[in-house]
Amino acid sequence: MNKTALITGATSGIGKATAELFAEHGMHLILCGRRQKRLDELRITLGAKTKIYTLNFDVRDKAAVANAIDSLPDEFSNIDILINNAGNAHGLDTIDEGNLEDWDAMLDINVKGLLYISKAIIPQMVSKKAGHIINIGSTAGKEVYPRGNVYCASKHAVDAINQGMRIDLNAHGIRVGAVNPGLVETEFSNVRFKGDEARADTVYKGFQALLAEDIADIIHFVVTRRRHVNIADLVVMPTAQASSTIINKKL
Ligand code: NDP
Ligand code: 8X3
Repeated sequence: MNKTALITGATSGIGKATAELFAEHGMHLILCGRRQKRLDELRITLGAKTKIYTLNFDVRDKAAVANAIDSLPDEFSNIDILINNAGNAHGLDTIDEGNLEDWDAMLDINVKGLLYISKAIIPQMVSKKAGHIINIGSTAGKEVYPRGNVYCASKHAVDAINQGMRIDLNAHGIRVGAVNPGLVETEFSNVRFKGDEARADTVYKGFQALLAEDIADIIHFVVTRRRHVNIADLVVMPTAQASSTIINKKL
């Protein structure tokens, strides 16, 4: 039977590439994001390959999250796979110069938003004693780099939540694991630098960054293992990257 996956942050980058790959494999998809035009495009393009349902909400809004999940029609209401992917960095400032709105955005989206979505979906997984949750963390959740402060804190929180979910859901037969990428060339740096494309481009200059499709491949591998296999925590970096700050750039 075709599995149903819900992907947050499906309008761009890792989430979009994952949606495209899952659609190739015939998974039924619930695709979430805030940019309606992109959700509409995905419904049309991927709808030619599989069943697609789109939900437009901001993960920061807990009522909107709950309403969106409640609103799912019967044929999409049984979710097998949750990809907790929506998130971004906002700003790259030292802690003394940090912007409060950026801090709120990162903690509200990357941490609380992930929790709100999980809270809305986990009960049905508990009741059917099955389900698979993939939390998209980051190398920023494994180490802290200069000016990364609050983004790193948000991803360290994802790392802790991933472990906590796995522990608490163990008795229910639910698989929980994290995929933690290093540098992936997506809209991530455009968002971090608030639309300054030239600055965003410099992040990925001089080396081959990971592509969103590389992470989608890995996520697909993780969710297609046999039932007794749970990939609990996976870190992936570009070959040119050894840590958040050691990158073999040929500039
Ligand atoms: P993108 O900016 O390309 O995609 C981010 C996605 O998150 C978009 O689809 C966006 O959709 C969604 N999103 C952001 N804010 C909200 C919100 N408030 N409510 C609902 N959806 C939201 O970045 P990536 O694909 O790179 O990032 C995806 C995940 O991967 C993030 O969690 C990021 O931290 C993580 N990551 C990224 C790395 C990288 O180097 N790129 C490395 C490690 C981890 P919309 O704007 O339509 O709402
Ligand atoms: C994204 C990777 O190094 O830009 O999580 O924080 S990094």
